[in-house]
Amino acid sequence: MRHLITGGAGFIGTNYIRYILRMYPDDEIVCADKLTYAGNYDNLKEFEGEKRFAFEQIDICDRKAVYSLFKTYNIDCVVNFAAESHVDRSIENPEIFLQTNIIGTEVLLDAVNKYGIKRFHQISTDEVYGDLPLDRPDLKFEENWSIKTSSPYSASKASADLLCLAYFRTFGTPVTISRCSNNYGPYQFPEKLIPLMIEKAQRDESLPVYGDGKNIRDWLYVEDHCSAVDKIIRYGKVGEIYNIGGNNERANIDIVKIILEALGKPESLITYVKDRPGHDKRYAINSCKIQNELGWKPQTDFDVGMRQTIEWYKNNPKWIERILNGEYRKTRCSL
Ligand code: NAD
Ligand code: TDX
Repeated sequence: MRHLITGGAGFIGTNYIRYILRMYPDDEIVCADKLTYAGNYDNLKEFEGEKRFAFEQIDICDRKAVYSLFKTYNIDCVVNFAAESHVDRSIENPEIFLQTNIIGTEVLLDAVNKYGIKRFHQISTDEVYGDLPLDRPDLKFEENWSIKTSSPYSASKASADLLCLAYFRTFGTPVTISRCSNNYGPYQFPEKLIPLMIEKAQRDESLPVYGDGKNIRDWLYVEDHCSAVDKIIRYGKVGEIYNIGGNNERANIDIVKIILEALGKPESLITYVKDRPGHDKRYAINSCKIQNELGWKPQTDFDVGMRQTIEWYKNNPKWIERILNGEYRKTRCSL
């Protein structure tokens, strides 16, 4: 199978490429990525020259470039990871989120129709369901819940989901959608909670916890997300949405304390800062559908996954350093 992976120089995409190349010796990857600030070609450099891997620096909103890509490569399946993904940035500057996350998805869907691609998989998020109250642990997002977004980021992701479903109904485009909870693991850009806190703690800098730190996220090791997406593209039913979650809810402050303890740093580094506007209280995913229908379940125990993740950042100081000093953007011409 030849996969087109958009956004493959980012956190989850880069892990997914590794997963596919490792699990399927006959499969091939074409990675298309604009290399925004979040795209890091360092992540993919080791595949340069490999016959099963090709990289194209492309903006998914650039229709001409996208069509030419589809024309050049004989693609079987598209997995769309490309997105602006950081909620705080969407509050600062929503426009690029609408551009990439909505228009970019639409361009890809048109290309899928034009070139008769057999599967388009949209990587969505649990944030499209809005949030849950802290005092109702019985409630978890289900696939048939209505969309109720809080941030420009989640609104743009929800719009993309709606476009995918509209293309399925109107044109018969073979789409599937997955909505995953928060991922953690190697190669995550250090603006997101876990890598940011690891990086700051290692430097003895203060750790900015938003509000009271009691907001809850459902954490999933990134490789478990990869195996779920892989199941969906091979065995999932077109037109369907699949929730993916870790069944592993943690308050932000507890995550920060785990990191401090693992690194042998004092809790006095914690600083409570102004809350994120519109901050979602709690996410929790019901992933019974993918478990029952496709036989997927998360494999990585949270303590083990966190230990591995913290070790990875400790053992790869150059990776972080090149991001902090901007060198990573010089590996290839970034847009
Ligand atoms: P990321 O920000 O680390 O990576 C995004 C990648 O997309 C980068 O390589 C970037 O260069 C590329 N990109 C951005 N705009 C582009 C454009 N216009 N054209 C081509 N490439 C472009 O994001 P991530 O954390 O790896 O998330 C990947 C996907 O998973 C996103 O769609 C996100 O919404 C979704 N998701 C993420 C999480 C999470 O916890 N990180 C959870 C659920 C869903
Ligand atoms: O410095 C911080 N301090 C802090 O308290 C940061 C960066 C975050 N937080 C809090 C906000 C959230 O409650 O930690 C929690 C996690 O924040 P993020 O890492 O920014 O993730 P979140 O907003 O939950 O969104 C993530 O999960 C869903 C991804 O970034 C999205 O792309 C995905 O769709």
